[in-house]
Amino acid sequence: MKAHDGMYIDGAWRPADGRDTIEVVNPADEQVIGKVPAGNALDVDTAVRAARAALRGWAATPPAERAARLAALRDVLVARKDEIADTVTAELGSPPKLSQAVHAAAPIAVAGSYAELAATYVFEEKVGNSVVHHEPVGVVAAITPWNYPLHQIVAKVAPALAAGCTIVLKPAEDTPLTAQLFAEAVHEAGVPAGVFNLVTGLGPVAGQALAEHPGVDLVSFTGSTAVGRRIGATAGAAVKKVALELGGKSANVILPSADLARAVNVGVANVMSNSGQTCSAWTRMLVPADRYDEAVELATEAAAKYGDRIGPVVNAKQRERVRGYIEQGVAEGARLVAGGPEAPREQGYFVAPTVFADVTQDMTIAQEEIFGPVLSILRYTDEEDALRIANGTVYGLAGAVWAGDETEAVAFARRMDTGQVDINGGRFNPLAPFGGYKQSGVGRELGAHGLSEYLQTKSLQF
Ligand code: TXE
Repeated sequence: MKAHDGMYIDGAWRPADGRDTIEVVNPADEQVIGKVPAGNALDVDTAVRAARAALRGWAATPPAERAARLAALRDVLVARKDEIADTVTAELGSPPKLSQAVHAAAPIAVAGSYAELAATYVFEEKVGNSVVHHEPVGVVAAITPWNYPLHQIVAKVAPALAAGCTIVLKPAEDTPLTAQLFAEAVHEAGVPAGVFNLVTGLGPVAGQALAEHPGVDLVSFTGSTAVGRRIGATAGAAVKKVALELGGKSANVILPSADLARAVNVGVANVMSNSGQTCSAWTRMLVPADRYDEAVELATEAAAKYGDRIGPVVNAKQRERVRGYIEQGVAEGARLVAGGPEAPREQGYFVAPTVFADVTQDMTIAQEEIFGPVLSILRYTDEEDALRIANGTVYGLAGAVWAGDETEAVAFARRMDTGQVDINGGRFNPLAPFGGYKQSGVGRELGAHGLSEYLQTKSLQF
């Protein structure tokens, strides 16, 4: 796989100050596929300075011109779609079909949506005797995870560019090649030097230096709750803006009037997709007690179909973490009906599609984010019980409700403490705000709400 041995800073690939490197491993066969530099605090500082120097010029660029660069960026991503999909497959291990349909397609849709929003967003409005200007927040630190390598980057960089901010990106150490490809695309799209900068490196070194850098105005982070909490505390102490997209433990609520087979099948597919490494995955399936056995049987059959179809999880550490949760589920008394802790293949970081029945609210697997292909099925007695279970975790990122008619599903969804709910299946909408209630995060990504995270307001009184 193609890999740059420098950092993309101020419009060019430059040698890193840090001498260390990061080996990129294909999780499907454990082979090293490339090597990228591990940036240090000096690399971060160089990138932040470049972003700061470019800020005034980019902030003053008319929104129509910023929109044109975003449209060009989308076009480059379209032209390089196969290369993107191949790179994600190589460093994340996702099946080629998923890489094409989701990992490459979703960021193209998001980049396109921001090309339109940059052109149509109302950056200046009259409010009584005042004119309110929506101005860029400034230099943005974007720290992204590996689970949707390109989508997570575009969901931060595209709205920041639309808003007129300049950016330093620190992508996850597991998937830096997709990030390097993205930097090439930004360059090809004609985004001016310094507006977008890339520093690859380790979280506790480059990530932390970036989050703590006084030249950064906003930190936008997606990742674990532990690191998010730390970044939030650091930003709070520095009175710096922060956006956090953290974990989830989303409920898939199947109401008695729902088409059970469809709800279960789509529900299992949702959890197994991307090997369960999706923060919004519906990892808890809530089923009425009198349909419980039927649902477990359907889910067991559905999970069996995924045996050879899902990819590995991202690395050995993640596989051990998922395996630990499966063992804990068994130890706490949940009934394993599909999969289990044994690795299904000798090579690669694979985890068998796993389903637990007889899961209760107090079990660890019903409370903590596993981030692997593991579904927990819980039973409820009535709607109030379902709501209590659905809302009974520290998280509130996403969820689903299934019912015979939409009105009934919507009424239930309105009572859920969560940021996004799919009604009878739902479909990805790049314009709909995405983000968490409770400990799932702070702020929203995507659409106009996502854009407004990168703006601050100034009012002129007349
Ligand atoms: O996350 P980290 P990890 C959850 C999921 C997963 C768990 C651990 O449950 O099992 O987190 O994954 C950077 N200062 N999610 O260890 O470490 C890091 O380099 C600044 C949910 O991979 O949070 C990477 O770029 N940055 C999730 C990014 O943070 C630091 C997606 C995320 O890595 C840092 C991924 C530090 N001290 C994991 N330490 C979601 N919400 O979608 C690390 N980083």
